[in-house]
Amino acid sequence: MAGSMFSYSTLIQAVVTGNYIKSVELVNEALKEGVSPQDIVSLGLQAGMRTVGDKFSAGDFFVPEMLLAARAVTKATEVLQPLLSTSDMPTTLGRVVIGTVFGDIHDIGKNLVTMFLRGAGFEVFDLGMNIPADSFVKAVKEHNPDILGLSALLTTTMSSMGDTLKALEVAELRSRVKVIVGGAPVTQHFAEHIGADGYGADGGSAIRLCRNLVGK
Ligand code: B1M
Repeated sequence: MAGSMFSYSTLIQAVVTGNYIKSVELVNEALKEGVSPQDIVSLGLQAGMRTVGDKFSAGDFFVPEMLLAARAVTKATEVLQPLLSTSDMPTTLGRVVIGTVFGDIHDIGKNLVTMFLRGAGFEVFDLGMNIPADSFVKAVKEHNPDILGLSALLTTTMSSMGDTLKALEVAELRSRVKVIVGGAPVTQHFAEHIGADGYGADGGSAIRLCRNLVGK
């Protein structure tokens, strides 16, 4: 008898039920079977989170269940971190400052994008979550990045992205940095509307976008 076979549906189930021990176990199993970290993220962890979101919308889940699922994904992501964020690039492709905007404490997607960008060869300063516009401005002054990345998961905090762009303009820094935006409710249309330089739907497209913006 061959050993157990990894299946995405069991990983999704482990995330949805907030079983972090099982989630970590299954991610290790998937890696052993040669599944790519990118597929584990998109087809397993993120798919699980989508289900959690749907259950929350339907009133079947509440904040505690979302927190348990978030812990499971965070722990599972820790296993993937060295694989996703280790780059064999001799020099950096460019510098990125990233954070989740003011009013918003969702950081799992932002953390993943950070890992993807590091893995692609970017140097990334992660400011964390709930970052006010003036803190982004300060970080741009301090680190002089090629790109500023803003993440938002709530429709109510998308406006903080616009506020951050305005604050950059007031500080006369807007022309010095490209700004990209992302997160579940964010769209290309919204990015254009607030005057951002680009929109990333996921980690992979964030890499392509950043490479384009630095011309590499
Ligand atoms: Co919240 N939550 N949550 N939550 N939560 C959502 C976002 C929600 C859609 C759920 C729902 O109703 N279906 C809903 C928002 C509704 C809306 O605004 N339209 C919601 C709500 C309502 C809330 C609260 C208000 C609930 C409450 O208190 N009543 C509250 C708000 C707190 C706050 O921020 N002020 C809240 C709290 C929380 C928890 C703390 C419990 C937890 C977050 C824990 C954490 O992050 N550490 C949580 C969670 C887990 C979710 C869901 C279930 C999952 C989010 C997630 O991690 N997804 C979420 C449902 C959903 O998204 N469908 C939900 C997985 C992650 C890998 O995907 O973040 O989309 P994502 O990132 C992707 C892409 O979007 C992209 O790349 C990533 C990788 O592919 N991307 C970028 C992201 N950032 C990018 C930046 C880029 C480029 C690409 O460039 C810079």
